[in-house]
Amino acid sequence: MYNARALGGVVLLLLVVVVLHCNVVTLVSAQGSNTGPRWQTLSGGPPSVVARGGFSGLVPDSSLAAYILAVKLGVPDVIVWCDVQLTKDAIGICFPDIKLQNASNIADVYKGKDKVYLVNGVPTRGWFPIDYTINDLANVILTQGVYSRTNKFDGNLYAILTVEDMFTEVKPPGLWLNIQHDAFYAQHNLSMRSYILSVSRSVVVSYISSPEVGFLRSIAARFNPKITKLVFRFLKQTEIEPTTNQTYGSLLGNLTFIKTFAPGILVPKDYIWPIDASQYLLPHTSLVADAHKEGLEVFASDFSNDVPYSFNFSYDPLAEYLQFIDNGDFSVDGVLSDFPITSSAAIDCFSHLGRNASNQVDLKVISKNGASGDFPSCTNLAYQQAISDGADVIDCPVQMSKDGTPFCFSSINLIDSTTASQSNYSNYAMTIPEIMENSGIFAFNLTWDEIQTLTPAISNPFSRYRMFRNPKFRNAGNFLKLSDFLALAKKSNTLSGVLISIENAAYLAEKQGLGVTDAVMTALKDGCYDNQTDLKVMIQSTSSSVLMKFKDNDKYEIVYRIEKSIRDASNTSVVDIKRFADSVVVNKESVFPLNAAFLTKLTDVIAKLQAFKLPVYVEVFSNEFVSQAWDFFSDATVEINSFVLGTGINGVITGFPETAARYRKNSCLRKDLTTPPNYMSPLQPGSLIQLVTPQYMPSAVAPMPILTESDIAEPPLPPVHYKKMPILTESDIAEPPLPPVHYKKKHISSLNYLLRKVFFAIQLTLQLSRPPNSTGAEDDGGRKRRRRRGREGAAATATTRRRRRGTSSDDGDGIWRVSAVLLHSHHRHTLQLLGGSSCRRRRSDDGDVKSRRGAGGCGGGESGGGQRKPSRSRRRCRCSSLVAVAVSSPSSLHPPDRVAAVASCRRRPLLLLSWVVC
Ligand SMILES: *[C@@H]1O[C@H](CO)[C@@H](O)[C@H](O)[C@H]1NC(C)=O
Ligand SMILES: *[C@@H]1O[C@H](CO)[C@@H](O)[C@H](O)[C@H]1NC(C)=O
Ligand SMILES: *[C@@H]1O[C@H](CO)[C@@H](O)[C@H](O)[C@H]1NC(C)=O
Ligand SMILES: *[C@@H]1O[C@H](CO)[C@@H](O)[C@H](O)[C@H]1NC(C)=O
Ligand SMILES: *[C@@H]1O[C@H](CO)[C@@H](O)[C@H](O)[C@H]1NC(C)=O
Ligand SMILES: *[C@@H]1O[C@H](CO)[C@@H](O)[C@H](O)[C@H]1NC(C)=O
Ligand SMILES: CC(=O)N[C@H]1CO[C@H](CO)[C@@H](O)[C@@H]1O
Repeated sequence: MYNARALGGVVLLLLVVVVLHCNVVTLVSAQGSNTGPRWQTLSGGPPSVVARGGFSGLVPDSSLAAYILAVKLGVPDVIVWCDVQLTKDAIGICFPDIKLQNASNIADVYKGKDKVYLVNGVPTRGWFPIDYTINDLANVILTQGVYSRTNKFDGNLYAILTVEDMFTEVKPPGLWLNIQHDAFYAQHNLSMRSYILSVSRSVVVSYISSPEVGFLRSIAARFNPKITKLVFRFLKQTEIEPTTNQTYGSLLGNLTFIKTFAPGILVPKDYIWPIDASQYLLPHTSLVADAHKEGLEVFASDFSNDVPYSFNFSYDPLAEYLQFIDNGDFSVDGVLSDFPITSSAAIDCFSHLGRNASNQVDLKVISKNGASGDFPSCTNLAYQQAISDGADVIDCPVQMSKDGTPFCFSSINLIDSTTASQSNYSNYAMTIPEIMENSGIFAFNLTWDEIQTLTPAISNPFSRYRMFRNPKFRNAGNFLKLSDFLALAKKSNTLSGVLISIENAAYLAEKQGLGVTDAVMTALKDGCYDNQTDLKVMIQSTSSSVLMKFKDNDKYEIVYRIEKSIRDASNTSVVDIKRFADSVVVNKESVFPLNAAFLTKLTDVIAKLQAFKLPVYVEVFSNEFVSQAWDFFSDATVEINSFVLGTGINGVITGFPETAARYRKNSCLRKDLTTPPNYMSPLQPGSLIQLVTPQYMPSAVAPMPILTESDIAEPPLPPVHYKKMPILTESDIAEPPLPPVHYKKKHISSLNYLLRKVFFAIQLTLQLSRPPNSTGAEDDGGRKRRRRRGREGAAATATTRRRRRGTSSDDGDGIWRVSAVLLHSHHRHTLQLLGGSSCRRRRSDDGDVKSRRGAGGCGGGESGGGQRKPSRSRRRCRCSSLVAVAVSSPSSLHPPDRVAAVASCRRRPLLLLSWVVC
């Protein structure tokens, strides 16, 4: 039955398709390239895409819109799935559920007419099709039945379709009829069997599935298996199949029996890849191989982009399909999906790519805090994962610890990616309005040693949707000093660069006495990054004054990050940016502004910046579908594709680099294909929201601002206002070493307690400087000292142990000249003790030993094997060191909290020992 409203639907639908795809006429497919014997399906051909209720992930299930979209956006031989229900007058309709209130407005149209029937023995309340004729249903419209999907199309008056109308209107390449409740209809004197037999005379049915053995057996003899294949549908393993009175689990044990009436089976995906209680994949079962041996085709169901699946797939729906169709062991013969665009792309564009597939598009993949979608931000694990995922650039947001160690951490607020708020440091929380409104535990208030005791915590930006990242590893990994990060990057032979981002530099310099730009420059120099071409160094900041400081080194790519959302940039502002920056980072909304999570248009931002030859990188891409506009169909790959093909961005910044890196290899973007297939075409922004009817239209949002010059201009960075520990310049060190005790003796003698500390510091320094193996006598002495000095001693030995491990590759024959220099005395009670010392030699043959000072090794010896050649082999490294001991006023004297050691090399301080008494 076909009515006027359905006609309206068609008109709307044509609109959908035309606006969605500028190249709707060219239904070109890359399919064919992937045919051949490579598929491990039963037939050897590519698996089928079965669109459940059409493109039901976007528009109401079983609506004409859903079916047409599925045909337009799926592979050319897509099969559309119709759940057949029978009306009171025995007409078959497509509807996803036996209860009509599930995906329609029938509860409003027939208020209070709900009934209770036994469905498979279970009393069920609702509006059932057996109580309504097709004419009764003419006033009922289809609505979105899944609450996590947009209801904005509920006003589009999509009518309930009969099977025949659907077939005539949609002309699907393949039609799949699912008969879920034959027994129920039989109880109500409606024969599904007669209906199916009669409808198959007017429409071509490719597949008929049912979870009821009796039904399939009753029709098996009536269908030519070359035209219509019967498929036995397995439900949950524990459910009872009504005809045999066995569970589906036990029926699985006799596939020979199934084969007697059906040449195919449809199973929930966990029959093939089971998952454990914590949602991780278990090894696959032998089901597909067993069924193929029997000659049964295997279809897998329950694929949906917007329902959380196993954590192994990192919220990437494409990865899940590939696990079923391209795992090296087997391929299922078809997938039943609510999002046929994703399964189509998986089969046609991403299967059989192989490890060495080349990139088809130029797109820089930059990590966001490493692979922060899989591991805690900025940990060694996150960075290693990003490298193995194929990121081009890994990123280090630099923070400064209280003792001046630059390290990689997602935020200046330690609460963001650690369990700091539940740690001993929770009382360090404070509010600093210059940095952020809320209170935080700030990096510069803890020493590096303290920070290392914090437990990393995986970032869960979508926890309010109950979507969590890789819980098994939520507290795994270690944080890295900037120097360790640089050394790690050098070891990779796939990275093309590193991105170092610097924020809050002015605050840190002025209020905390921490020079973050200097620290970064030093680390880059010590890591031999300032004079090399292997790895590109990108310096990123939202502050033009920070970037100005780096712009003189033309080996660095200066990246200006525009934090706010903009709709355009004035020409003068871009000229301004161009003066100091080589590229720009903008957020996703500055490219595609949103309204109620629909794209409204494409801004001029990318075109404007690129017109000035500024490459543009866009942040932040995430796999979780809740982070994506509806227009991207809950598929991270569609989102990336729309940005790349639709706007020509130069790079993506993502916590899930694997998804972006795989996107580039996508064979549907091969240059020899003139047009990508529809499922790999960019969509027209704003086209989807146009389909929303006025009563569901979200209110318009205020346009975003235009970037102007004044947004960029900034005062130059203030000088670093040292609070406790000055950073020594070379000239400070060059002074002749002075014997510690004679110098400023008067001051020290007036501070007896301090003096002991000073001595202890020197002792400690000497101890640290001894070769790793000391004599037993000295060790005994050390123990005595420890006992005597209690906590101080414990702290000191802990540090000693650390140092020893850390420097175990040193030959130990270096001579340390220790001298204490009293440099500073802010006020009567504060002393700064500094000792310059010098040089240790590195064994020339220690290249295979990875020392923690490696980053400072400057010889390139640590840059690992691989293809990267050691730049120069330096036999020696002249170093100097200094020891700084800061002591605060006697009234607050306690044993020292921490002793931190920072080592670096080559004309730089080797050892900065800060001993802070709080
Ligand atoms: C309709 O059925 C689906 C699938 O069983 C379910 O997720 C959804 O919550 C149901 N919606 C309504 C309105 O009952
Ligand atoms: C089905 O038909 C039989 C015989 O025609 C009748 O006795 C029975 O009441 C009917 N059942 C229903 C539910 O209409
Ligand atoms: C099905 O099996 C259950 C238990 O095995 C039994 O109680 C029940 O009577 C059986 N029903 C039919 C229709 O065979
Ligand atoms: C499996 O089914 C076949 C065909 O119905 C039957 O001959 C055979 O005995 C069954 N095997 C088992 C183990 O039940
Ligand atoms: C490093 O710098 C020196 C001079 O500062 C230059 O001679 C040398 O070629 C540079 N090395 C590389 C790899 O750029
Ligand atoms: C230090 O002592 C350990 C164990 O006593 C020994 O294995 C190691 O070779 C020694 N190292 C040096 C540098 O002497
Ligand atoms: C260096 C610094 O900022 N120290 C502060 C850390 O936090 C504690 C507790 O709020 C303060 O007392 C310190 O002054």
